[in-house]
Amino acid sequence: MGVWLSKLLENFADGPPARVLMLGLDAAGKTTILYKVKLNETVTTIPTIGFNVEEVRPCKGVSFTVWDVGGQERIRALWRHYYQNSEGLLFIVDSADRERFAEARQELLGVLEADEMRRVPVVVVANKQDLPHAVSVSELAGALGLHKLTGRQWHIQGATATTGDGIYESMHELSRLVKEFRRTR
Ligand code: G3D
Ligand code: MG
Repeated sequence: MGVWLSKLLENFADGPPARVLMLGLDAAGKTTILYKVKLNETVTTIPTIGFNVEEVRPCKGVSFTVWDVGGQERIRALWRHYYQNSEGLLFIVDSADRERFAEARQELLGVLEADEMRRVPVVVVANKQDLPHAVSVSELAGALGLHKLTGRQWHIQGATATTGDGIYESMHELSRLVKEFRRTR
């Protein structure tokens, strides 16, 4: 998977590196995914501004900025800084954590309503599909209300970050949507 993924990421977008946000509730699997895509890069964590932000630039084609959403009202204003100029959102959900689907939905909608996020495409990763109580991709799409999103492209992909299943597909779809976003901006 490594070589394929690196080739894909290098072709992520023509021109400057695509700026991608990766968000989700804590324990959704973001850091695990980051380590799958980072190849040989070191993940940089910047804890000094009140919340942990991970940044990685696995190759020239793309840069990822990652943090947990939810809970911390106090620091929400800081997120805006990271919204600016983003061209794609990867939103990671634990498909077995039904108790928090409503919270995940609320956080996703909260991020998407920011001015800076207008029209930015979203790939939702329905992670932890290996767990016995994981819901299906279509059930999660319903729980998150994805079909009600308007004015932007979205896609949902089932995945198991620990084995890497579905990660290539998620990145492939995201790169397609980022290119489309750039083309029509
Ligand atoms: P976060 O960065 O979104 O907070 P992490 O989430 O990547 O730290 O993952 C949280 C926990 O979920 C980790 O377990 C990680 O191994 C596990 N996890 C991530 N993806 C999957 C998956 O696809 N399937 C399963 N079964 N577990 C997954 P620990 O035990 O290290 O806290
Ligand atoms: Mg993490």
